[in-house]
Amino acid sequence: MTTSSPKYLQEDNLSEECKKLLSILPKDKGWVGSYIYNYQGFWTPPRFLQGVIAFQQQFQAEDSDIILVTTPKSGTTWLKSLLFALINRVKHPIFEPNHPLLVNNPHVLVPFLEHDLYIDGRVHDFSTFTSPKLLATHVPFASLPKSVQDSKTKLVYLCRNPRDTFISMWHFTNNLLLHHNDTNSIEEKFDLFCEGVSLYGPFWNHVLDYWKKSIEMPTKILFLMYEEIKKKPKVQLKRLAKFLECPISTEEENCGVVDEILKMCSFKNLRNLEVNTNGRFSTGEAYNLFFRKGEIGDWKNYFTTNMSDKLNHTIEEKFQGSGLKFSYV
Ligand code: PAP
Repeated sequence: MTTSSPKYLQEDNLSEECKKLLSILPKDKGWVGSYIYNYQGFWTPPRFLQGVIAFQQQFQAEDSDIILVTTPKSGTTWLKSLLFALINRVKHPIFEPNHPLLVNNPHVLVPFLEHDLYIDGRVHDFSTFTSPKLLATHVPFASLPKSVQDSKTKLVYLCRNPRDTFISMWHFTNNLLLHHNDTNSIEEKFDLFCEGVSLYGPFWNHVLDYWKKSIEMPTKILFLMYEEIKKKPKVQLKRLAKFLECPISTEEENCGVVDEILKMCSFKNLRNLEVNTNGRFSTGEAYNLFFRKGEIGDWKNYFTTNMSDKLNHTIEEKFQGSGLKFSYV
């Protein structure tokens, strides 16, 4: 990795075991760092790969755990905030003036396993976590630790239409590169995305695997889509609460709890909070990179007809017969 790589992808702390593995894994051009590697069928940069392996080797799931799984750039930050507000609504009433979501970025309250808790050779101790633990990952189903797959741990899955996902990923990685006087061409990254070479991609494998598993195991995996939450937020929030066995009572609804959670976690509210406007991760990336437009259909401002045709073709081919349909508007 070049010295100009964004800090959060630097490889200074890679173990010998990880370096050895990297030397034999298939690689392709990275979106941010020099290379992205194919491990167990999905693509990830070296620093995250080490985190994934530690997560796989060390994490022991408990039945009460709740893990948010997302395809990158599908609205992870938003769902982290919704989950936190929902699960903690007794401990932290949503009307509380010092609610944790008002002073913390959602990624701090619901940490990533491979990007945060197990990053850079950290051995994580969960003794300080209260139950249920709220955690997050981008790892595909087949690569989750056995204890996550086999326990009663609940998985909340979120995806988003591939066009907006791609545009969001392209902007995000470009913003990271901006500070290093570099940029990604949309054409080049689009071709990589269509070939399946994107963070935790191929996109369609990630989505389809969780989609199928959610049908097989409806009490273990809840499959959500960004566009559905945008269009019917109350319905989807109540669906989420029911799945997590903390349904919203009529009394709560009458008191405005649902409306207040949605308001607190809205793009406008979160983006304008001081913590998210000026705060940063310890590696230096600004929290505001996670709040760009927050809309359905921004792809229309970037896609050519050729791009739409190409992605349509791939998506139709991959999702044919699955029963899964994306919404683009
Ligand atoms: P991650 O998977 O890398 O953690 P993620 O949070 O999924 O990132 O990506 C941010 C996207 O979610 C951005 O989409 P955009 O680029 O198309 O704008 C961001 O704007 C959007 N987002 C963040 N918070 C919210 C929110 N509260 N409501 C709706 N969209 C949001």
